[in-house]
Amino acid sequence: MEALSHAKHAVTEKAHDVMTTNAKIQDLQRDTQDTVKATNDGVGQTTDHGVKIPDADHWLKIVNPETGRIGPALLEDQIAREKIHSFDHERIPERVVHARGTGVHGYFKLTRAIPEYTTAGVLTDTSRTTPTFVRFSTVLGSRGSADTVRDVRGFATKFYTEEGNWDIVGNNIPVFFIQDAMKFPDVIHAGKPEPHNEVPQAQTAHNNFWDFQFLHTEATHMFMWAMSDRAIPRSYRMMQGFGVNTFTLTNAQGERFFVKFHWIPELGVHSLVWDEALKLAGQDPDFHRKDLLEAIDNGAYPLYRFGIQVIPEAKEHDFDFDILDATKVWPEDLVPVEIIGEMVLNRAPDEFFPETEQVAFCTSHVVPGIGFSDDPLLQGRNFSYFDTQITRLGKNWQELPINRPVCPVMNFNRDGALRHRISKGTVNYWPNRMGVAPPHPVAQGGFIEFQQKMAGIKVRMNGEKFKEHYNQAQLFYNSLSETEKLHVTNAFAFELDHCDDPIVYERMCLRLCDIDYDLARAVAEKVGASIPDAPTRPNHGKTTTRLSQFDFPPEKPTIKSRRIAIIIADGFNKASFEVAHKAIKAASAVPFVIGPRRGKIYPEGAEDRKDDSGAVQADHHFEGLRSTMFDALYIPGGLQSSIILSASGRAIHYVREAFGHLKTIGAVGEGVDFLKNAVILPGVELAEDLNSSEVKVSYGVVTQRTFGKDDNTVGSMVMSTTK
Ligand code: HDD
Repeated sequence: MEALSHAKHAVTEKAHDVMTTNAKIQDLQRDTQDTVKATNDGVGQTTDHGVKIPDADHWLKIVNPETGRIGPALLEDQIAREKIHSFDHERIPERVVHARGTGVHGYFKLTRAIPEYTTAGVLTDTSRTTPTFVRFSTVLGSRGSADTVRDVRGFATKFYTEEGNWDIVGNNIPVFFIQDAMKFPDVIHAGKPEPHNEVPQAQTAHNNFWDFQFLHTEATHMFMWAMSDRAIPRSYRMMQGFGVNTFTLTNAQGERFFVKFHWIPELGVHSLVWDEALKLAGQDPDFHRKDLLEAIDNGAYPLYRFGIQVIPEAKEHDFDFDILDATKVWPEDLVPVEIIGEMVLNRAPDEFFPETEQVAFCTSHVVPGIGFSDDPLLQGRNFSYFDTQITRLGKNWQELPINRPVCPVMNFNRDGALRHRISKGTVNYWPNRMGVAPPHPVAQGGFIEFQQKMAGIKVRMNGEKFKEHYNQAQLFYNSLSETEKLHVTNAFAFELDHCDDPIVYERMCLRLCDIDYDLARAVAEKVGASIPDAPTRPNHGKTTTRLSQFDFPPEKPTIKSRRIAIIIADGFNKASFEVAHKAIKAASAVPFVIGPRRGKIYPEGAEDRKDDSGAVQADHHFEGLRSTMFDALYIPGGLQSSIILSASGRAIHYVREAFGHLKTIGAVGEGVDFLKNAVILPGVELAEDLNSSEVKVSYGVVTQRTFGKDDNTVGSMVMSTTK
C-alpha cells in the first residue's frame, strides 16, 4: 500500500509545499529542522550541545590491547549517555481520554459572513483564509490501540485566527453521555479498562460500562448513538463533526444567540460493518490514520462544510428540552443548519510528536464575538482542558510551536519549566510606570464577556427539563433506516454478550424496553435476558430528519479516493483488466492489483511465464492485503485466471468476505464464472451482464446491500450510500 500510494502522488513535494502553506505552516517553519537537507548539506550528527559526534553506534569501552577483548562500557561517555537519557524521557503522559489520534493541517474559508450573529473576524470576513489543525481520535483506547474499534470519534479543530486561537473540541456524535461535568470521571472510569485487571482495551463491551449506562439514565440517548454505525466510521473523511455543547455568538449590537457547530463531510457519511471493523483492528490497526494520509498524499483533500444552528436568546425556553443540555440534539426540522463555511485538510504534519501529540485543545479558547453558555457540561470542560495540558505538557504548553497563535502574544505570565519565549524589558507586571503592554479596550478588539444578568441561590442541581432522558433516544432510534436499526440491535447483542454479570445484561435489556420494545426483545433473545411482556414505556413513534446517516450521501456522486482491488491470476484477460484499471483511475479512485503472489502476473496467452511483456505487477497477494482493506472488488475475464482463482480457497474467501461485508463486486467474462463459484447463495443473482468494453465505475444510491438486482452491480461498480 505504501509503495503504491507514493507512486500515485498527484503533486510533487515542492508544488505541495507551495499549495498547502499558510500563516501557521510558515510560523512552524521557524522550528522545523529538515533532516534530509541537513544530510545533503553535509551537516552530520551533533550532541544536543552542538559538538560533532564521531561515532553514533558504539559506547566508549576499554579494549585489552593484547587479546582484543572488549571490556566494560565507560560511564564517562557523555555522548552515549546523552542519547540514552534523551530516550529514557521520550514519553509524556498520554491523554487521559482520546489518547489515540491523528492530526493534519488545513484551512478554513468563510463562505457566508454572519455579522447579524457575531463580531468574530473568522465568521464575518470572507476574504480570510484561517489556518487550522485538526486532530481525530477515539476516546477510550490507549495511544497504541486500534483505529476501527466501536467508539465515539473526536473531531477537534484549532483555528489560528488573527484574533487568537479558537478551538472547537467536538465529536462525531452530536450528544454526550452526561449533562454535568462532575460526572466525567465516572463515565470515563466505567468505560476504560476495569481496575482490577486492565481489561478490556478500547471496548465498551464490559460489565462496568453497561452497569453505569443503566444506572445513569441521562446517558440513554448517547449510548443509542454509540451502538449505531456512527461509532464505526469508514473514514475520518466520511464522518460528521459536532461541537456538541451550546456556545454563544454576540453581534455588534450586543445581542446574544445560542449556537451549535457542525462539520458535514463533502464525501457523505459512511461506516464500516462490524465484522469488517473487528477484522481491521487486527489486520491494520492504523487503518483510519493511513486512510487520511493516503487521501492527502493523493491530493484528494478532505472537505467539510461548516454549519451553525442558531437560537436567539429570546427563544431559549421555546423547546420541550433544555437547549443547554448536551444530551439533546436540536432537531434540524426545528432549527435548520445554516452552512457558512468550509474546511479543507491538505497537509500531513512533518513529525507526529511535536505536532499531533503536543497539540492541545481547550474549549475555553474562544475569540471575541464567540462565548459560552451556561451548559453545565461546557462550564466544567472549560476548567478541565487547560488543567490537563499542564500535566501532559507543562505550564508553558501554549508556547509549543503547534499551539502558539499566529497573532502577537504579550502578557506578564512568566517563567515556569521550559519557558521558551524571551521577553525584553525591565518590568513584568501591570500597571507599570512605562505603560508597557496595557490591556486592549473592547473598542480595539479586547475580549468582552456577555453582560448576563445573574441572580440566584447556590444549589447542586440542573434545570427541570434536564430530567427527561428517553424522548430523544426514541427519536434517534425511530429515525434510523431498517438497516441501521438492525445494526443497533446487533451492536447491543455483541456488547451485552460480553457482559457476564446477569445484573448488567438483564437490566440493560429492561432499559431497552423504555426505548423500543422490538429492539429490547431482539437483544434479550440473543443475550439470554428476560424482559416484561409489554413495553415499560411506549415508543412515541416520532421521527426527524438528518439523524440517519442515509440522509448524508456525498454532495456529488463520487468514488474519488475509494480503494478498489482488481483480482487476477495468470491467464487473466488483459483488455478487461485495462479498461477497469483506466476507469478506476479516471474516477480518481485508487486501484490495487491483488494476485496469488506479489510479482508479475501473466495475461492470457503468456501463462507459461516466458514472455513478460504484457505481465502486470500485483501490488499484494491475497493474504498480504485482505478484502477488508478495500471498498470494492473487480474481477476481469480470462479462462485460466478464473480456473486458478476458483481452485484457490484464499481467492474464494476474498470474494466471499467482501460480499459478506456488503461491498460492490464487479466481474466480466470468465471473471463472472469465478464470482458465481465463490458466491452461490439462494436468491443471489447478478445485477447486469456486461461485456468488458462496457465496464463503468461510478457512484449510485444503493440502499440494500445484498447481491441482487437492485444493489451490487456486476460489471459496473456502484458504491453504496452507507459504505
Ligand atoms: Fe473532552 C479530550 C471531546 C467532554 C475532559 N475531549 C477531548 C478530545 C476531544 C474531546 C475531541 C481530544 C482533543 C485532542 O485531540 O487533543 N469531550 C469532548 C466532547 C465532550 C467532552 C465532545 C462533550 C461535549 N471532556 C469532556 C468533559 C470533560 C472532558 C465533560 C471534563 C470535565 N477531554 C477532557 C480532557 C481531555 C479531553 C481530560 C483529555 C486530553 C485533553 O483534554 O486535551 O481534559
